[in-house]
Formats: sequence, C-alpha cells, structure tokens
Amino acid sequence: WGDEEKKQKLIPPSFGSIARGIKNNKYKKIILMTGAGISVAAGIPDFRSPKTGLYSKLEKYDLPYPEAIFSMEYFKKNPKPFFKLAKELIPKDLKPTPVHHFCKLLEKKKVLHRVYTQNIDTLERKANILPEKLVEAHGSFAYATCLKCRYRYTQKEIQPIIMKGKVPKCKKCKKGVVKPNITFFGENLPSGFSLAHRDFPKADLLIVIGTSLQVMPFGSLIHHVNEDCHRLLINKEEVGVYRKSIFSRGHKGFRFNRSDNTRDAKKLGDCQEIIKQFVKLIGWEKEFNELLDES
Ligand code: CNA
Repeated sequence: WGDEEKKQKLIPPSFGSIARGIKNNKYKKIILMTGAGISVAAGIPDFRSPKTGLYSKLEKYDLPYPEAIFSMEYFKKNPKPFFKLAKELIPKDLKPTPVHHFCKLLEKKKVLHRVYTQNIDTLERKANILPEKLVEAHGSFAYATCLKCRYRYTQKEIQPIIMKGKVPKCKKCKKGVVKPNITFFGENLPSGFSLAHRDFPKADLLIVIGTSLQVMPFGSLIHHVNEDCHRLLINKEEVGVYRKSIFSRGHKGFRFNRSDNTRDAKKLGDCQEIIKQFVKLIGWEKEFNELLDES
C-alpha cells in the first residue's frame, strides 16, 4: 500500500461514508442483524425499552421471574401467560416498516447477503424478503407444533384461537398444547442459524438495527465478521460496547470510542427516521418510496 492508502484504511467509517460506499458499489455482501426495535413502528412493543417495553409490563402475567414467559420449563407447567403475551405480539394486519423495506431494497439491488432477524413477527416475510435471504434466528409465528405429537399447524390455523385468549390444543392427538415455533430459553435455535458460521466471515458490511444485542448467541454474531468488515449500528441507544460480563474471551464489542477503531460507525436515534436519511444519502429514494407505496 501507498501511505495515502494506509492512512485511509485506518480512518473509521461513518454513517455518511458507508452510505457513499453502498452508492458506489463498494459493499457487495451486506449482512443485517435486526431486533424488536425495527418493529416498534409497526405497533409491536420491544422487550427492554424502559416504560414501553414488554419487560416493564410483565406484572400482569403473574410470573415467578420475567424470563419465565419464554421458558420451556415454565410453559409446560403454565402456558397461559405466554399466550396472553402472544396476543400482543402476533401481527394482525400489521405492515412492514421502512426498515423492513430497506432490507428488501438491498436484496433487489443484489447486495444483500442475508438478514438475520431475532424478530418472530414475520414482518420480513410480509416485506417479501426471499426465504433464502432470511434467517429467523429465534423462529417465528408462521408455524406452530403440538408438543405431544409434533403435528404442525400454520399461523392461520391457530391465530384465531390465540386472539380469543385461549390456549390452542392439538386437534389431532387431542392432548398436546400447540406452541408457536418461536425459540424459548432452553430450546435449540432453528437450523438456519448455523449458516451464520459460513456467512459472517464473507460479509463486507454488517448493519445492526434495533436490537439490544443482549440475547446470546445472537448478540455475539457481531464478532464473527472479519476485522476489515465495516460495522454500522443504528439504534436508539448505544449497545454492544465492551462489557466484561457480556463480551468475555477477549472480544471488544463495537469500538466506537476506542483509538483502535478502524471499522465501526453508529447513528443513534429512531431507526425508521435514520433509514430514510440513509436511503436519501445512497440515492435510492425513488425505489424505496415505491416499496413503501406498494405495502
Ligand atoms: P430488546 O432487547 O427489547 O431491544 C430492542 C432495542 O431496540 C433496544 O436497544 C432499543 O433501544 C431499540 N429500539 C427500540 N425502538 C427503537 C427505534 N424506534 N429505533 C431504534 N432503536 C429502537 O429486543 P431484541 O430484539 O434485542 O431482543 C431479542 C428478543 C426480543 C428476541 O428473542 C425477540 O424474539 C424478542 N422480541 C421480538 C419482537 C418482534 O418480533 N417484533 C417483539 C418483542 C420482543
């Protein structure tokens, strides 16, 4: 490298430089990691936002501890609290948000390597993201399974029962509770998640949007891209910065405030507004607005 090139390599990217990079076709394999924050604008509360997040309202479910609502052990004893919450989480006629449409636009532009979402609300499907471009890392409400005989149901079949406030029971074996295929604590992640080991080292840009990165192993995926892969965080608050308890084993998290940062950028605020700014900087407004109009 010449001196100028070396110097440029060391300057960390910014929101603007990443937008320019997308515009100029610098990034060809973009991975998105998304979380509940991207669906708040669709009317689905996230978990951890103070006051509005579901975790701040769990008293009404009368649980021994907050995580019990997604614990397999507890669900087998008492599935009622989960289904009460599911009523709030299931998208009825909810529409994908601008961030979901941005994911689709990256796919249309052939620069999307994959979307890894923790969301279970199926809004990526509603935004028509191709199934092969999507990993629903914590499962989704799209299907449900009887815990006794494993008979599979579609969302359409069980949603009306959940919306009536009832616990869905299996029509086939007449014994089992039918549980939506979302991943609870104590369950294995869907097989698609294993793609991450091959996918992340190939990425040249990682965009993380609307997640606290607190749920593992999902949150740890930010470490699986190569050292020269740029990483952009779009979130209401700073997350994924080094905390000993979370990122042990020498991981440094995002390096926003560190002198050795050569690859991390952040833009804090409402992700829907930020994505609109981003699209404008990239120069994709026309196609983006078409996607918004179609939905
Ligand atoms: P979380 O822990 O609740 O974190 C959400 C993050 O998004 C927080 O850092 C917020 O500050 C941020 N945020 C909230 N609103 C906005 C906004 N408008 N703009 C920018 N940032 C915002 O949720 P995670 O996804 O990190 O946690 C993982 C859990 C949440 C997964 O297992 C999900 O299944 C589960 N979940 C999913 C949904 C859904 O499918 N829509 C809803 C609630 C919880």
